[in-house]
Amino acid sequence: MVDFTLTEEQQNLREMAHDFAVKEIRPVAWDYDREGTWPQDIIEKAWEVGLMNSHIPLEYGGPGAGFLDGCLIEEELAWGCSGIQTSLACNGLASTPVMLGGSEELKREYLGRLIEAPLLASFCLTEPDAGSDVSGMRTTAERRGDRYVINGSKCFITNGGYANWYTVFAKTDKDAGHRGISAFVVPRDAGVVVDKKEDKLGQRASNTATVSFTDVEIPAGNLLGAENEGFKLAMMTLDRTRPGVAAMAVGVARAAFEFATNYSRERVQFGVPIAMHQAVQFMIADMATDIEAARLLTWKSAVMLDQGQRNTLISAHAKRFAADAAMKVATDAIQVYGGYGFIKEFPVEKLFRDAKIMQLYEGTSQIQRLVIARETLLPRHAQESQTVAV
Ligand code: COS
Repeated sequence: MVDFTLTEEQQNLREMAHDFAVKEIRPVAWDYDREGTWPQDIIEKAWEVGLMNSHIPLEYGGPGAGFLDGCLIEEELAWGCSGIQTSLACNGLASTPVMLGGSEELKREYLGRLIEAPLLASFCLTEPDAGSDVSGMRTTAERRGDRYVINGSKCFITNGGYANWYTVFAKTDKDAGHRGISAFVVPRDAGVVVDKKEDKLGQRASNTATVSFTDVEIPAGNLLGAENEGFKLAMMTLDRTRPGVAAMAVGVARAAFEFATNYSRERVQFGVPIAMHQAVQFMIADMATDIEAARLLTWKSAVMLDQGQRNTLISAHAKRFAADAAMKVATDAIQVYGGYGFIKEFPVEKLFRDAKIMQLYEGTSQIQRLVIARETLLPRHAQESQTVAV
């Protein structure tokens, strides 16, 4: 049976996240965007009420919520402000490799830190010359006795300037391409240096930084999964986090759609509200369909994870479709506002800027298409690669 009804618990969770977005995020979102204000106050409040780290299992002190539950939260908070929500959600990205490949000791220590205090963690995969092409990374981790020594630099790191610890991908075998990458937990106090904070087009309240590692030594036990299994760990992580990005894209699209529909009811041209003109109605109709379809794909990609199924294909469908939908809906929302949509005094230009990153981070829309084409032409077994060697 296919049933799209949320449980009472899920409905309550969604309502709670929505209330939080209305009371704590929306009132400051446009100011924080303008100034590029770091939302420390909101992070602390969200952590306090349990809207962060929803994915951390009960055994490590977390709420142990499912992937669909996480998507419900992500859509609502991103409806409030996707920049702020990106900062709130990033712990999920950083801690997924720990949950998938960390030793018991690592999980207790590092997942525990996120539960005990409103701390942040970052996921360090991208480098200046290795974005879509993950295996082109140059950061190295050299084994010396019971330590690894890390050297290199990572860019576009969400929350990089504020993280307490980092999940870092590095080459342990420089000549082995994707089979020479390993993943590690690196505490900030091991010597991580934050080099640069980016000044961005959108999601300006989130922190995006370059972090570098110069002879940063960590215990060998901080390796996640087996040595040289890091690429797979990164891919498995992205399969699990792309539904959340898709949910955020739905949240941004919904926000733009609501502003546009309300405005179309008020703005009078040719003697009637512009909502009476079919040209505008068709734009509103297309926005509504895109949002509905994007949410269905998002939920499907999350439910598959909750059912323990491999979701690589659907996750890429969801991320690609929802990101492109958010961009289109935000663009059309400006169109509905006409010239006013282009002015910073009105709300939709922020959403247009925020939507753009959805097509870029956690895999561009082109990378999602590449994954979709591969999974369609050369499908992998549904249960394949659900675990990593530790
Ligand atoms: N789950 C588990 N294993 C996976 C996997 C997945 N979703 N996708 C690929 N793999 C495995 C493959 O099975 C293959 O294993 P073997 O070494 O046993 O052959 C290996 O990983 C390599 O796979 P593939 O040949 O598909 O890798 P490519 O180098 O061609 O690259 C893309 C694959 C381009 C899809 C990948 O590099 C990617 O996702 N890039 C985008 C990265 C990204 O999203 N960056 C954003 C920054 S992170 S916020």
